[in-house]
Amino acid sequence: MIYDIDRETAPREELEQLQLTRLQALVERAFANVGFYRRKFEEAGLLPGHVRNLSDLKYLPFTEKQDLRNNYPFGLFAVPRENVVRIHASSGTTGKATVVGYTHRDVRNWAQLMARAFMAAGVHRGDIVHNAYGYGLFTGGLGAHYGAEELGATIVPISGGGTKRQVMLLRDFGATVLCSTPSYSLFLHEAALEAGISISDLPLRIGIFGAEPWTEEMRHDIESKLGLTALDIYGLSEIMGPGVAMECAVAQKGLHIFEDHFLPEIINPVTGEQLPPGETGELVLTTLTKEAQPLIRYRTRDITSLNYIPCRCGRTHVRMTRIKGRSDDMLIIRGVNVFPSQIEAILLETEGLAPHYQLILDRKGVLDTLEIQVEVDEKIFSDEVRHLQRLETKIQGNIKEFLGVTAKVKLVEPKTLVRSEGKAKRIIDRRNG
Ligand code: DLL
Repeated sequence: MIYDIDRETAPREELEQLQLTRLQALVERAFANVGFYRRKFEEAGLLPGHVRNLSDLKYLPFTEKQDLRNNYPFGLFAVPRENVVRIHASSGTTGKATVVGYTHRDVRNWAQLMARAFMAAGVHRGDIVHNAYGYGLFTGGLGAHYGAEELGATIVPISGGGTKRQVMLLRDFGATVLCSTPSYSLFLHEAALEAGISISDLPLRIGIFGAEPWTEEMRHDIESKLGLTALDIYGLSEIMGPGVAMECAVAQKGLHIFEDHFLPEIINPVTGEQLPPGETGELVLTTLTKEAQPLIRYRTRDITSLNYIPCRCGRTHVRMTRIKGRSDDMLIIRGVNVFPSQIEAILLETEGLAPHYQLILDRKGVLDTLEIQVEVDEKIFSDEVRHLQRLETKIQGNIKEFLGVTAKVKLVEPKTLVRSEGKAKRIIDRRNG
């Protein structure tokens, strides 16, 4: 089923016409109401009227995370502060938080987009949605909450944390849908087993997982352990929150970007030039309908590619491939570039390992070093030491062969790496300090 069938299946030309009209209105609004954009346009010698076609997008200036920080907290609002009914923020480990505001209509659009996302996953009225995304300034909790209500499903606003209790309520309420980070779903699975419960025996059907990078291998692992269909949801607070793009259950092959609200581009992250469809690069998003805080050509730093081939599900909206990682998370080990997700794929394909790992970066002299700590499963752990050593050598060999990176692999006991209740922390960087 499709939530907004006219919009989601509109022919490409009709969709592009709508995008152009909305883009032109957006540029007018930003120019008239946001000092930051007016200055940027003036510096580039541009006026809103210069946007005549969608292809003119490439002449518009980018917006970066730093621009949000420089205008902290409310400097990018395009409406009077009184018209803002909701604030979210992402904490960020360094520097100031990035703040986002929403008008009443923005909140409503968001709820509808999340309802679309749920429906694309196969969720409907009557489902019980266990929402373990954190409530608060993080957009995950409230984003999913309003979407599930909009759809008419029953929402359980459990938020993150209190894992034992989560397991009990999952079972007692008979949830059919789980919303969480992919890593947290595995933590729930472990906690359930400890309580003598197998999640795969519960009525849970669908997992809506996002907010952190994960791989196909991780999907298979989650699906087989939890006995559900695991789907990928993407979003970022600067643009809205969850519900910017959603994988459909029909094809499970790429995430539909809700193109009537967000205009995507892929650029070369170094030169800033637009790349042709199908090429991998940095995702850039323009908000077409946001009132409170519209963003023009926002550089997400997320690495993906766009697929315009029509999807089996009937939606015409472009699909992005699973996010490979963030350009700022790309590791450069002795000159070789590698994303944590590539390492994850290799680890999860290896028999005997658990899907819990950490990458530790350090520096020896002038060279960066990488140590991969990964848990073994219970069966392997009781094996002889030399078996474990052989396994370490094998993984090290695979990493070298497939990724060209020399890494030290350290197998650790089951359940020794820290579990996260939200986004997993995969990288520990000891290089500066
Ligand atoms: O993580 C919003 C969200 C909540 C998305 C719940 C999905 C589910 P931020 O905290 O602002 O917002 O972080 C956004 O997280 O730029 C990506 O790097 C990463 N990210 C989000 N979804 C995915 C995904 C929320 N499905 C940043 N795959 C983004 C990979 C993701 N990375």
